[in-house]
Amino acid sequence: MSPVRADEEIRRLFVAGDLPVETRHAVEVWQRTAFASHEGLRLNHALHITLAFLGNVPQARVPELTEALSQVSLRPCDVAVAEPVFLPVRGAKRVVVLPLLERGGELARLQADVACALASTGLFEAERRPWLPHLTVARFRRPGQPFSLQNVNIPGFCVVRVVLYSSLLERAGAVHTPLAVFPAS
Ligand code: 3AM
Repeated sequence: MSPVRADEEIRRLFVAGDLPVETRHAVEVWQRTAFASHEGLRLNHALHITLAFLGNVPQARVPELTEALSQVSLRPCDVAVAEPVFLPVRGAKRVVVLPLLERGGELARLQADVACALASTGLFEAERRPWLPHLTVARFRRPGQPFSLQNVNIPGFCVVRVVLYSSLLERAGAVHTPLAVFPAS
């Protein structure tokens, strides 16, 4: 990866699959009840399926990324929402996620294709650990212990678009701004 110059404008970037509005609402309803009495957690309302986290990238190179992403063949992906899991698996927990399950492996293929397209720009290196499709629904304010959570009953949904997001870290949490949208067809 090329070094970043001190005078370059930098963006913190990631690529994610978006949720249909009904799914977003269903997750929010579940979050409100499930975490009502857990003040040690911050609910995540910026719900998305992270496909690739790029981190800091010079603004001037964003067009290369959008060009690379536009070459990916995007097919709609059907997924089901599984019961909540506390991560990391070992040790004190930092997040609560809803894993996503799929039958045909389309979403996993989409993630691999997105990662490959991004890697071709030299601005992204794929993570070694296997990708876990999930929605992060809450973050521990301080690493903590798991607790029992209400079952989820959120209908399956279809991922129909991929978005290149810029993430600005603010005191109240990250603010995500879509820079480019890639609809599935
Ligand atoms: O919504 P989730 O949690 O799946 O956890 C961050 C979030 O994904 C992840 O990128 C998404 C947008 O912020 N993220 C943040 N820093 C990361 C890093 N250093 C990271 N993923 C991998 N490595």
